[in-house]
Amino acid sequence: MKKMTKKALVFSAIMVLVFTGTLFAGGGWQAAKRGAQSNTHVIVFKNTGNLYGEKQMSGFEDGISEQGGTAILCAPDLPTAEAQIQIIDQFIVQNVASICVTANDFDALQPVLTKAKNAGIKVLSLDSAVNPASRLTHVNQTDAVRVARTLVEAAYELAGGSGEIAILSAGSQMVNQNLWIEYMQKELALPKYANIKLVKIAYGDDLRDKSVSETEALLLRHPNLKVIVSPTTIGIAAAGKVITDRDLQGKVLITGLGLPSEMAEYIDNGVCPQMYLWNPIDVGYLGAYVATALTSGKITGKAGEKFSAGRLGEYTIIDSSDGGTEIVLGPPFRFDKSNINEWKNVY
Ligand code: RAM
Repeated sequence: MKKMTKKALVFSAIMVLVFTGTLFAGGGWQAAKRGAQSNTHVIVFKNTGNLYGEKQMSGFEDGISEQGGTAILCAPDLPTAEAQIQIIDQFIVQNVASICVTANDFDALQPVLTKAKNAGIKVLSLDSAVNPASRLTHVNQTDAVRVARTLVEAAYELAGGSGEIAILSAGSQMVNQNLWIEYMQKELALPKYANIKLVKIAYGDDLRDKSVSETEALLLRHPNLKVIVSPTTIGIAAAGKVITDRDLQGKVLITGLGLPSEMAEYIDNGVCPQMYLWNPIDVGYLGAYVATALTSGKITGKAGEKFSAGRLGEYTIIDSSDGGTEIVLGPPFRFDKSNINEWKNVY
């Protein structure tokens, strides 16, 4: 835990550096690293205060710096498309080599990202996609159908085959969560899940306090709730805290996508018997290699193109379900009491 706190502080310092280096009185922006633009790669996460985002950006930074480039890591305070548009606009002025965005909205970033592409900047999304017209390709952490199936199966198991479940998501416009939820609803329509009732999809906006109050509202309005499924690291940790603080262990169980470092305590105390995730550091690292392969012209973002992603090995771009292309990192891992201690200090 101590190690994580230290890392989080390092990240905040980077954020401050980027923002204080670029924000000037009167609202104008200036280049953070003038002269290095051609080898400067930007990653824009959904919002600050998310350890998952920090890990993902640290992986991006590793991947860029081991290739001799400069990485700029940033995120707005609030998870809105407007705030991301403002940030991206300023990096267009700085003429950076690439912009990699974890989107707060599928379509809303299209004008600003088109402007970036027209300025010769290579644009990609990662973790939460922008629409195909806005990007050259997308770095997908894992297969969405597989995530949905895994989470529904886990909820079914934890509910003992019947009863009420709820989903605690991130923002209502967040593309990755929406896609997983869409597939979860399709999965829940199967005869096997006829006795499982999804009573509510709540949105905590990937903000800690809002996720806590949404969990409390779920408990209040649905006294028979058996399982909360949260496909966001912020939501699942908030739900774990609420259930633990209220001594509801065993009455309401949680599962979803969580960071081992934030969830170890709730796996240990039985509130979250099992959860899933990929390695966010690797997602960022893969994003870095896609960004540099695009800027060097090794790839253009078309299906079938191959490239090498450093320590992760070879990848091939494939067609994605949204009509664009993507690169998939790999399958999610399951975390439970048997392996949480090995992973809680990693991410
Ligand atoms: C949150 C973010 C992120 C998502 C993870 C699972 O940290 O919403 O985009 O991939 O959860």
